Amino acid sequence: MSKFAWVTLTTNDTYSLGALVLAHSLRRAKTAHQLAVLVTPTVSPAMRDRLKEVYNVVQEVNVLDSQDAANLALLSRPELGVTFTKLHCWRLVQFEKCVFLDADTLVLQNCDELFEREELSAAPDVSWPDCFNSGVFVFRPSVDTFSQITEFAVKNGSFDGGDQGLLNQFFGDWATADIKKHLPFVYNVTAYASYCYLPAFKQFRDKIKILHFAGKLKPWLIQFNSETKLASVSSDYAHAQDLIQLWWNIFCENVIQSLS
Ligand code: UPG
Repeated sequence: MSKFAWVTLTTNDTYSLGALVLAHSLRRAKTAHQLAVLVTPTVSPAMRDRLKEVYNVVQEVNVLDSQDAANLALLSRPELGVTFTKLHCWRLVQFEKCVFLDADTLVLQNCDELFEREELSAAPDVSWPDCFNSGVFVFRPSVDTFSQITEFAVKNGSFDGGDQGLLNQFFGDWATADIKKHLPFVYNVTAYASYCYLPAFKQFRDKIKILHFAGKLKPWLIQFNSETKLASVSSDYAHAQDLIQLWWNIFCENVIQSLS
């Protein structure tokens, strides 16, 4: 068994749909590594059973919440305090190295080469490229690092109220220290049009390895016609219509039967 793992997080049955599609996208891309998902007690037993069908490890963790309403209001995303729960990924010490992927990401090509990178490798955030986006990052599980980050969080909080602000403060030299820790953008391409450089999206479309549905509109919230099996993509996602359709195709082919 590989000592490397892809790790994601879900705190409810809705994000679990994303986690299921993500796992199948990794399997389709023929990863050689294990899949692990962190679940909180609010994920239903039935959904855990579905996750167990495709993840090697389904690990229950308690919710960690920043409870930082003021900074989360700046993001207009009060729900993101629970993303501190992501920090539990450092406790998966049965693995040597891991890549964390948000449950709203979709793997389009094999990315196993990411495990050659060191902690903390991540791609720039589109809105502030001197920060990394915490939807995709390479890390080394360690109970020590987990304690250091949580102690840091208690002392310093997070400048955006979510895990991304916290991790950028903790790994504060990411922007300047080591270019090898800057992942190419193709490993974490934001799908939402207003964050997207559309001519570049078109130019480099076939090179995208991981697509990230960052922001409020997640693929599982997009209107889908169960008869035609087509997703109705809004103008915000028109450039990525085929990729949203791919998310839904994976959902229909690999996930839906197990839910009924
Ligand atoms: N998540 C849950 N339940 C929730 C909210 C989030 O399980 O109620 C998990 C899930 O894995 C999700 C991830 O946390 O994909 C991040 O949350 P999401 O709503 O997808 O955030 P984004 O809109 O992608 O926003 C950004 C970053 C993300 C970071 C978040 C908070 O892309 O990596 O976690 O901001 O800092």
